[in-house]
Amino acid sequence: MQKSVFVAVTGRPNAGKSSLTNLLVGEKVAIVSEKPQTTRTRINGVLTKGETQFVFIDTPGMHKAATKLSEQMVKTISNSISDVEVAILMVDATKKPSPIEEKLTADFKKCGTDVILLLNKVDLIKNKSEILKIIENYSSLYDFAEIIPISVKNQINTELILPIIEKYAVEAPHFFDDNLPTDQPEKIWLAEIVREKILNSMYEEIPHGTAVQIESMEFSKTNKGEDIVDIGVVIICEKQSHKGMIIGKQGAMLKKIGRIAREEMEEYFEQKVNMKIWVKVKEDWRNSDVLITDFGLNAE
Ligand SMILES: Nc1nc2c(ncn2[C@@H]2O[C@H](COP(=O)(O)OP(=O)(O)O)[C@@H](O)[C@H]2O)c(=O)[nH]1
Ligand SMILES: [Mg+2]
Repeated sequence: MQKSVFVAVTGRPNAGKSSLTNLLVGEKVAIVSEKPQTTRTRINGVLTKGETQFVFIDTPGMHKAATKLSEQMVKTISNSISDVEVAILMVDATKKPSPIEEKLTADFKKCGTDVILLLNKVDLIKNKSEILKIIENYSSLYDFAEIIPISVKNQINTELILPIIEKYAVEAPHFFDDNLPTDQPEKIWLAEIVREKILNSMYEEIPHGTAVQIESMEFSKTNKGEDIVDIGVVIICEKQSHKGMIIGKQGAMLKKIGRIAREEMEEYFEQKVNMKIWVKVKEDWRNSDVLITDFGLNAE
């Protein structure tokens, strides 16, 4: 009999939710950066082990909404926790509980959700006796089903997570393809790879106002007969001055972003990639419902 378990991965920006989803699924399905609000939409990571299909819903980090885009991101989180078998609350163990955790646990109370508390980044805690104190701080917020100190980075205790989640599996046909690690459309994933390289190469203000779209993707052969994929990428930014910075001196920044994105895509396709990138300015797109929908970033 097939079983399935839906897991909402929640927590504040930068707690390590996408890193955990990637680790548990065993493949990179969500981009990761040291900047908050890297994840913009809900991403399903899928892992099938034996009879059980695990579906991890990696959510954007809960934060105070300042633009229409961030309103959509916060809505995505509330939509995610109502329909799951179990939720993970991921916290950065080096930080004290904040209004974000309070809001999330209030939502859990409303829905009566079973919640596993993961105290991540314990690799950064020198004095291990502090962990007890941290557990105490957080356990006053909610009656958690389990509390586990972990480090995704150093894989401390991370092997404990799947067996615990499996206890929440219910008899149900598998919802997603057993052989694919995500239901994200390929073009969205390719655009995310480019956005990750921008996040990791540039200062905060610019990546947060940037969207990436794949305009074209064509498989062909080089004149030597090698397989090659031609990919057309458009980077949308909010200001003319940002466009200049994304392109860089004599195109240096864009070349760097293009090169590392292309290398990762070549690994993904296991063949050559030829990439063309355009940079366009669309002022204030983060407050435009039409453009948010166009870029696939609304909560529905
Ligand atoms: N030191 C440490 N850093 C981590 C750990 N897990 C994730 N990170 C880092 O924390 C940052 C945010 O991770 P990410 O998965 O994007 O967080 P998200 O915003 O919650 O999805 C990245 O720079 C990660 O490399 C951990 O266990 N220890
Ligand atoms: Mg994330």
